[in-house]
Amino acid sequence: MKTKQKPLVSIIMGSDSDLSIMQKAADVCKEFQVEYEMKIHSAHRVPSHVKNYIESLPKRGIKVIIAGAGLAAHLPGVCAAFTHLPVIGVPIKSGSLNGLDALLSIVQMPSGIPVATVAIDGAKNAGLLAIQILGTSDSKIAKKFQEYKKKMAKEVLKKDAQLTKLK
Ligand code: RP5
Repeated sequence: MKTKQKPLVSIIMGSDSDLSIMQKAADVCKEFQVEYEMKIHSAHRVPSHVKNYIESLPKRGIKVIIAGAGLAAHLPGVCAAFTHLPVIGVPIKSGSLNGLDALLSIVQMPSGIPVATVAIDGAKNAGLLAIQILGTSDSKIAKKFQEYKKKMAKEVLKKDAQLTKLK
């Protein structure tokens, strides 16, 4: 029987309303066969749970955190405050400012506590960045990422060739 790998990536979000976007980060992990876990924990609604959960991650072998939140999006920054692990922030589009509020909340971290911020709803890129981070200490993951980029380049060139034929 194949033993289950321990999760390497934690995908945390402020609300279940963020799930459809954050699922894209999980899909990337699945594509690269990297184990992950998902959690709904709001920095405002359950702050002590966020602290306990984030502090539990290093001893469980998690290497990267992807944190998504919308509106006054403090979750990624709060995660970064409680850990030495790298945190990737995903601003979620919601409310009357369409995610600009979340983008500015996440990207404008004070000096000393970085959060690597992706685009509004950019959970796919957050997943890919997590894979790249893991690839710095795992050559199999790094190789898969290189293959992913080669495949993407091939697809672009194929589309270009098709467009040229149409002319
Ligand atoms: C944020 O508030 C969450 O991350 C979510 O994007 C937003 C709205 O949350 P709900 O009111 O839908 O639970 O904390």
